[in-house]
Amino acid sequence: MNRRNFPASAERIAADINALAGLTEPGRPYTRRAFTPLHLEGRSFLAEQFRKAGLAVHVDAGGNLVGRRAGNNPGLGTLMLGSHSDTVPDGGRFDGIAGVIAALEVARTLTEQGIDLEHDLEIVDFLAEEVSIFGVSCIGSRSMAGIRPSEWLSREVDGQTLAQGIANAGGDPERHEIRSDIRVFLELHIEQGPILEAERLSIGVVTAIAGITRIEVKIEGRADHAGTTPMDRRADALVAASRMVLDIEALATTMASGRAHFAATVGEFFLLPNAANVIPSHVRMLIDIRAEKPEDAKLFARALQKTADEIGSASGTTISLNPISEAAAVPMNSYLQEVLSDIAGVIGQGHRRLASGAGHDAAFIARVAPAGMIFIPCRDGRSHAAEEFAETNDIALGAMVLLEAVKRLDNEMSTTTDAERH
Ligand code: HGY
Ligand code: MN
Ligand code: MN
Repeated sequence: MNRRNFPASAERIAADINALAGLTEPGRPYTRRAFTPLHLEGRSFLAEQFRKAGLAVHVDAGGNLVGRRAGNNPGLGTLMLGSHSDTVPDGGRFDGIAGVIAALEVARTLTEQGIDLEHDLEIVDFLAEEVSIFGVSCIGSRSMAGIRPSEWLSREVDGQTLAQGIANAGGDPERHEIRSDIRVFLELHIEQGPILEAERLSIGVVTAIAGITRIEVKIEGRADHAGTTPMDRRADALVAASRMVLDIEALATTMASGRAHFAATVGEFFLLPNAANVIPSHVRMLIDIRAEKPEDAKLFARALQKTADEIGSASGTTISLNPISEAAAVPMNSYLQEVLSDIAGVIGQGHRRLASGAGHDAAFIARVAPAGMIFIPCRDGRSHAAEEFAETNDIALGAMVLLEAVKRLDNEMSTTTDAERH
C-alpha cells in the first residue's frame, strides 16, 4: 500500500500533534505534566477533537479521557485504543501523544470509510502515564485495572493531593471503574530506542514490557564547615551518593550485557543544604530499574543493598533504601502479536518483534484485557528530550496497522465466540 493513498491523514495527525506541542510550559519544550492547568488545556483540545470525530466523550473514575463509538452489537464488548498525553519535564512531542492521535485517526478513518463495527470502540487518553509531580505513574491505567494503591491518594505537592488532582481531571478518586468489557487493547507508541531506525523498519511489534522498579535512596551524612573540617573526619552525603551512582552504573552495565533487557538510572537527585561552603548533609535520589526478567531486578536490588552497606560504613553515612513502586514485566498477548505482525507485513515497510524497555499503560490494561502494542521509529532513538522526533507518515502508517487490526479483530470476534486470544 503506497503511502500516498493512505486513508489515514498524515496532515491531520501533524496538525493535532503540533496543536498539543503548543501547550507547553514557556521556555521548557515540551513540558505538559499531568495535574497541571496545561494538561487540562491539552485534555480540552483532545475532547474537542474526539467530539469532532463523532465520539461520545467522558472522563472515567480513574481520570482517563474516553471517546466512545457505539458498535452494532454492543453486547460483544469494547475494542480499546489509547496512550497518554502528559509529558515528562523538558520531554518530547510524540511520547504517548502519537498513540492518542493515531487512535483518534483510526476513529476518524472508520467514519470516513463508512465502516460500522460490531464492537464498541473506545479511544483513551490515560491520566498521568509519566512519573508525575506526585512521584508515581500510570495513575489512570492502574485505576482502570483496579490496582492504583489507595495510599497514593494522600501524596501531596504544593498543597494539592493526588486525590484532588484526579478529581480536577474529572475523575472520582474514591473508586475505580474496573473494566471487564474490553476485548482487546492496542497501543501505538514511538519506540524511544534506536532499533527500528537502525534496521530501517517501520513497525515494531512489542513482545513484552519491561518491569519497572523504583527505589528511593536516602543518605544522611553530617553538615560541617567545608574549610575547617579535615578530609578524614567528614560524613559527606554527596561523596557517598556519588560512589553509589557509579556502582549502580557499573552493575547495570554488567547486567545489561546479558540477553534480556536491563537498565538502571538515577534520574532524580536532591542535595541539602546545597551550599558551596557546607559539607553535604543529606542526599535523596531515585533509582529507576528496568528488567525484562524479574529475577534480574531482584539480583540488582540485593547487590544494591550490599553496596549501600559498604559505602555507608566506609563514609560514616547512613544509607536507607525505600522501594517506591514495583511493576512486573508484562508479556503482550501472543495472538495479538501474530495479528499485528501479519498486518505490518502487508502494510508496513519491514517489521520485527522487540521488547519495550519503556513502561506503558498497556502494562496495566493487560491485567484486564488482551493487550498488544506497536512501535514506530523515532529519530536517533531519542525520547524524553525536546529532540524527540517521529515522522508523521510513520505515525499514519502505524495508525493504518491499528485500523486494519481493529477491523480484523472486530470481524473475527463477532463471528467466533472464543477465538484463541489469551
Ligand atoms: O518511563 C517510562 O518508561 C515511560 O516513558 N513512562
Ligand atoms: Mn515517557
Ligand atoms: Mn510514553
